[in-house]
Amino acid sequence: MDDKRLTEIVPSPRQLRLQQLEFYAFIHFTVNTFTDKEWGDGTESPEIFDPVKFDPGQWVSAVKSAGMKGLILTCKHHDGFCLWDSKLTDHTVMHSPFGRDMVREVSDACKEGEIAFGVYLSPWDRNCPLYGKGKEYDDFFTGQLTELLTDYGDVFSVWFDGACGEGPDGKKQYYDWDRYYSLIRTLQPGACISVCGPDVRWCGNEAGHTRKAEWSVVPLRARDSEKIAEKSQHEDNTEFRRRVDARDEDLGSRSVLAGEEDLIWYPAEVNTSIRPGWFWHESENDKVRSLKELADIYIRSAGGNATFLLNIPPDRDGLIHENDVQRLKELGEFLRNAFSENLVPGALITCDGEADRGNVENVTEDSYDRSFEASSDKADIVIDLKKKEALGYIVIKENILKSQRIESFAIDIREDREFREIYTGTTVGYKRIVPLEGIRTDCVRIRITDSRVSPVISFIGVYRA
Ligand code: FUL
Repeated sequence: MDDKRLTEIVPSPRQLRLQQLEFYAFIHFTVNTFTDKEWGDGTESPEIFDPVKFDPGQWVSAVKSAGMKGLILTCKHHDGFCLWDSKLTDHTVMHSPFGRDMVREVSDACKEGEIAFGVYLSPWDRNCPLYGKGKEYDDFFTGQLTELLTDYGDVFSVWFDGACGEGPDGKKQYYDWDRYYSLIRTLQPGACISVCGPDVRWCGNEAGHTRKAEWSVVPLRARDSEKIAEKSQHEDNTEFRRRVDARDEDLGSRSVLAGEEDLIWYPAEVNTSIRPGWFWHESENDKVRSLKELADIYIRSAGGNATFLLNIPPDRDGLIHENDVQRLKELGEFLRNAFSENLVPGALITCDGEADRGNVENVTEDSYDRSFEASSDKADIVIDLKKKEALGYIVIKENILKSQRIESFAIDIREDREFREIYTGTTVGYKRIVPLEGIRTDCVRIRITDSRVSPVISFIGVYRA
């Protein structure tokens, strides 16, 4: 395998934009909120949808307090109820006591709060009588996509999940994905098509588990498998399942990529909910994940070469419950604190002795333009802090415009003039966060122990505990 070939695969501008958002919110809201269900069956009356205190400004403030930079709204879940004024069905907010275009108000609140806005549109529609009728349904679905992608401004993500069941008359629908994708490219070229789509890969679970080594360069077949898996689920045809699956532990090591003809940039997104369910349930008000759990998922996902999509479900009033609001605020405070004092700008940095000095100092600024390329596939970067400090986290970022190159690294700290290894890691990619738990030292060494070709590092942060 030509290792250089692996590093020719880089993100598209839309993928880079989404990666740089790092952490964004999912908002699950529909008739389920009022029926206490996770999946509606499409027979719910719009009459039940009445969030009397709905306030998208409250959602955006809560989301921003946690440090999230975007929001994806379930404009339509499997029950088919539309949160916008769709002209293609009466099963919408406009026919509910609420009577207003919620997508308009949420997208406006995102603009006002300067966060990105994204849409979840369930291809599975349990209310639509056309579902299962092939092209007729695809015409309806692309019509709804057109409404959402032309009337509500810039969209950063169109999120498709794989759930696909029967329609009202028991028929199955085989989605014309390529038609959906090309429409999205035309209407919103800057939007990523996520999960059942070509731009962002589902991490393989909904529990917040992350891989030890997350690769963004994977075989093309990892992408196709989303479509295949979705079909095979209903055909119960196990032969149809591919060797490369979103749930595989290793999707991109050199041995997995060996012999693969076609490779793609397909970065992972970790999606999970702040509560057990995707939708709000009164019984889960005291089951909001702990700060420790959320912080841990953040460090492993946003700090493990993935993005983090955290679901926060509004309640029947149309507000984010105070317990969730409080947790998001705590999470934001934790993150601001954890990454507030970077000691690298004041430190003395060298790479492989004196050889690359000067150049390596560029990594004190988080900038792809000033990134530093090591002279071989291994590198020793020494950060002399000049005095003993208690350390919280180390952050390392590769310039992913030069692909993902680092395969393994180690971190040493100096104690009594000797270096001692305290951590070994695998991939870095967009960002790796290494927790150091208050360890004290006056000097840190990052050893890049293997790379596909010479690593290009755009940033190093060593944060005070
Ligand atoms: C799944 C859906 O079935 C869940 O209800 C939820 O929307 C989740 C994000 O995707 O496929």
